[in-house]
Amino acid sequence: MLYPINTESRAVIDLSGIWTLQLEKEGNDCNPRNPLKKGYSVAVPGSFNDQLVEQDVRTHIGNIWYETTFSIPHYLKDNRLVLRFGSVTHSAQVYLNGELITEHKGGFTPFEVEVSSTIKPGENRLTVCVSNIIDYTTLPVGVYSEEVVDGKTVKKVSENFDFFNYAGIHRPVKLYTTPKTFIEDVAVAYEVSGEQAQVSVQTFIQGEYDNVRVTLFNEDNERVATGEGKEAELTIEAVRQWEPLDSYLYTVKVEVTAPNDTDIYHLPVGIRTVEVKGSQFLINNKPFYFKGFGKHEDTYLHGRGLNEPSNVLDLNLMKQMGANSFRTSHYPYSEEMMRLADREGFVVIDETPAVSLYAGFNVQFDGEEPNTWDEMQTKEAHELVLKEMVERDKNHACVVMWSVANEPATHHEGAREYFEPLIELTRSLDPQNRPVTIVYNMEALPGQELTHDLVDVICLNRYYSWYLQTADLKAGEKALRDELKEWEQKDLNKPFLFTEYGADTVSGLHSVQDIPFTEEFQVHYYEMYHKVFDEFPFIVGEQVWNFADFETKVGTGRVQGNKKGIFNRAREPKMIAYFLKQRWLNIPEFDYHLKK
Ligand code: BDP
Repeated sequence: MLYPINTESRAVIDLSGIWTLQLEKEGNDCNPRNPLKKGYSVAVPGSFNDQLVEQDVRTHIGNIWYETTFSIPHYLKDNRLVLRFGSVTHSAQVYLNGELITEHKGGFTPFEVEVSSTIKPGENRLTVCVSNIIDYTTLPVGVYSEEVVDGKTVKKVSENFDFFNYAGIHRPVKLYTTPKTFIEDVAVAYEVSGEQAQVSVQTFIQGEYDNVRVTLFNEDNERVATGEGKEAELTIEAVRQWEPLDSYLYTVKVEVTAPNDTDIYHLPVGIRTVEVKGSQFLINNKPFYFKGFGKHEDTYLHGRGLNEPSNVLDLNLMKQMGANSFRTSHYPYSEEMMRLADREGFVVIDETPAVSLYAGFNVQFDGEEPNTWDEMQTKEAHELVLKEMVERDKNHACVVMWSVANEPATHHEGAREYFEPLIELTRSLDPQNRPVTIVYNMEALPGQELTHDLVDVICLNRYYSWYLQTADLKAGEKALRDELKEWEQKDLNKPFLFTEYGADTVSGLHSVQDIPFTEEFQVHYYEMYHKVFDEFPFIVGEQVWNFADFETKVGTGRVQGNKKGIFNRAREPKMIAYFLKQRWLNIPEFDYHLKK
């Protein structure tokens, strides 16, 4: 799916701004046939939760109705008009002037609907019914229940994840135009040999057309290659590759000429190769070392809503620390962030919202733990989000690997049967054939883990000396080393990547002893891990948990959110930031183990 941009043939109208919001509760039903009763004012894009002040509003579960009105200029009426949502969390029903025009399930991928014939001259009323309910059929998953309180049914969700269940219209709502014959999608793949790159540009077109012209421009806007047809082949004679932290973006201009019109689209494209070879992760044929973070889309006031100044600052802070990568834990991030990562040269692991597919996560059980794969009914949602994520992000140079899930119960019988087809599906969807991974939890130990032969890279989340051997750095070090030795003995000949390790730390707490939650303990914790990592050449990187403190549901294990940030939620550094910076600025992007 193409990102909406203005081009010579297309116009974009942004419907962001202040919308009206109503919470649906028993006795307060909303009917889209009538304008919403005067409700709350709410900013779109953004999570509704932190914009309103009442506690029961912030934690409301169920339907949340949004409404706005707009008109379109009469000179656009002969164009094809498309209404597009960057994301609505977790599901949406969209009504235009009271009529249902589309529905979408899944809170982190875009969807669109043509409205050329439904839009009216003059004022139009756009209503969106958002639901933040999750259960064992959705991604992410949660336990859904209903309770009768004071004679009224109250909906409840207990999340299978450690981040606040922010909801709303999280990303921009846009109306865009195209000519009647239009470019539906573009897929770019390439092969590099020596100086030369062979670029294949596949154009998907709706409507009758005469010809397709593809032109590739360099960053100086000079034409470097041209091609013709729906499957155009272009040659760049002296290619400048996109490198981690040294990005270079060509622009692919696609022109589709139809009898009465021409549609034009400009796609930024970085040329870089990715390959897993033995225990190395190669980018542009060189062994890459991941330095960076697991993150969240989480900021004050915006919640999980798009916050571009924060995206810019986060990448600048990362760069300053010598980081070169992040994972979109635990859902696909905004298209705006992916475009920024392309431009800034960040290496991204792109993850689905399949977080903690683990039936034991959230429920009390007597005796034997329930088997996750008997309980979860997420196959359909999983296939859908993989399809939507890969389709949306397939052209991004920043994306070097797909993460199918974070911390599923891959030690439960049935995990292989569940994941094998999903991994195959991911591979079949990607024209660039990127590596595929699953991020493993602490139970996924050598000997118990059932899926690691299916993935290209073994990604580990480990919390020795935190959740296990709490505060005992010696015991944690031994446990970590012992586990890695066990993996080593398996001789898997695959790269290992640490995608999470961390310790909650409250900015400003200090101690001369190794006391959890203090800034000193966080430093010692990371020093211990890094000492062990450096002993194993099959480890191809370290992404700490987390970039910044983030909001979670309340609980005795959380002090106003998860405090494992290297920065606090306001993006102020903790002491560890300076230690990590010192380590990472001394680790090159490539050949770390050779140069060590
Ligand atoms: C891991 C999860 C992550 C949590 C983290 C933690 O992948 O989402 O926030 O633990 O407990 O299990 O901090």
